[in-house]
Amino acid sequence: MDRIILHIDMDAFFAAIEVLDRPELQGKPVIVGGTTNRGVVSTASYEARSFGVHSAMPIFQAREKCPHGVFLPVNMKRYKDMSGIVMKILEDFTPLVETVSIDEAYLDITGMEDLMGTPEQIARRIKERIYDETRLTCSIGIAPNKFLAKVASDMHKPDGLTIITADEADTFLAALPVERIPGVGKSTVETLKRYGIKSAGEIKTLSKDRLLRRFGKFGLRLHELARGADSSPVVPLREIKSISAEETLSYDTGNLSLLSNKIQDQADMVAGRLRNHGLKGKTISIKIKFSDFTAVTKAQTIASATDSSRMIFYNALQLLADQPLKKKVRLIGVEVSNLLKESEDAQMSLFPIGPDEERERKLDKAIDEIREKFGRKVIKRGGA
Ligand code: TTP
Ligand code: MG
Repeated sequence: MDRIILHIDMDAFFAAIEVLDRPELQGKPVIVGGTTNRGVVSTASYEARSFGVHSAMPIFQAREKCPHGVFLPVNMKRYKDMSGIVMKILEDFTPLVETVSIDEAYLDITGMEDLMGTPEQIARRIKERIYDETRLTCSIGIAPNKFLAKVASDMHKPDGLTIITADEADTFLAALPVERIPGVGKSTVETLKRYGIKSAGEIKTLSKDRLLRRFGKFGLRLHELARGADSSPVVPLREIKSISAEETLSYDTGNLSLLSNKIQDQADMVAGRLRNHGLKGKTISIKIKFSDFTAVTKAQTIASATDSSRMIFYNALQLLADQPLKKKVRLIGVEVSNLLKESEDAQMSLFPIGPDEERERKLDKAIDEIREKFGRKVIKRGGA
């Protein structure tokens, strides 16, 4: 299955925060990095960039280029606090958030579309929430891997939203200057230019062997990036404690077969995300919020950790069946916690063979039995 990766990068981050805190600076060339001439520019507002000012430029040079610019010192604590707010918003969407710098993160939203909308809708929601809560804009790239997502987020800054599909990758890379490839520094650019290569796509004309000989291991990466390939996973810095999916229903309901369908979709999604990250979980819970906004969470812990859609569905369904529903349901969700890495799962390594048919068959039967109890045949079947 193709992954769906988002790259989020705040626009002119330090400068945007300064403007936020001093609205009179709106529309002015703002340069953050210090007020003395000894330092370098941390960042510049887009207005200042139009004068040629950019990050890492010596301040004295920025003053030459933009004499009427507003030069401000770095207030790192303020930026860090703001970064924390942004990252927390991202984690509300998925725990699979990899923070790569103070204003930049990757999200893996694979498998979330069914519940949360298209990747574009999810990205718009993220932009909206960030803006609502911080009054700052960001740019988002959506692509099948981290490299292309980063390229995409950079394409329509500020306040951009760009999608690069696998099919479009070649076109984008043909136009991407090699210096925009993450990890490519001055000397690599020089070498590539000597080979007559200016765009990322043109790297394809060099053989894998030649790239390896010339650039070592990084050459192999260039070989892949030139083809728009990047298998590196989104690695959350914080340990993932649980994976969940929940949905506020479009109307309150007491219809068990509908709720069971929701739980099945959510179990599929949670299982998919567990598998994506090589995780399995032992505790399965459901969360129900009723029409009067009261809520319950019911959990059960199973003997061996699982990443199977049906196992999660079965346990969640059991919890639902045991839960008296006196009021209509407004929100329903499934969560798997008590996680362990596949590599830590002793049982896994003892029996590393494929699906256990007997177990699957029993599970199917058990699921059918609970569904019987719901009094209605539920149409949707299948799963992972
Ligand atoms: P960037 O995301 O590279 O830049 P930016 O957010 O200011 O602008 P853009 O709209 O192009 O994304 O970096 C994020 C912040 O990190 C930036 O606001 C300031 C800081 N920074 C430095 O302090 N020094 C640097 O050389 C760079 C590149 C960034
Ligand atoms: Mg930025």
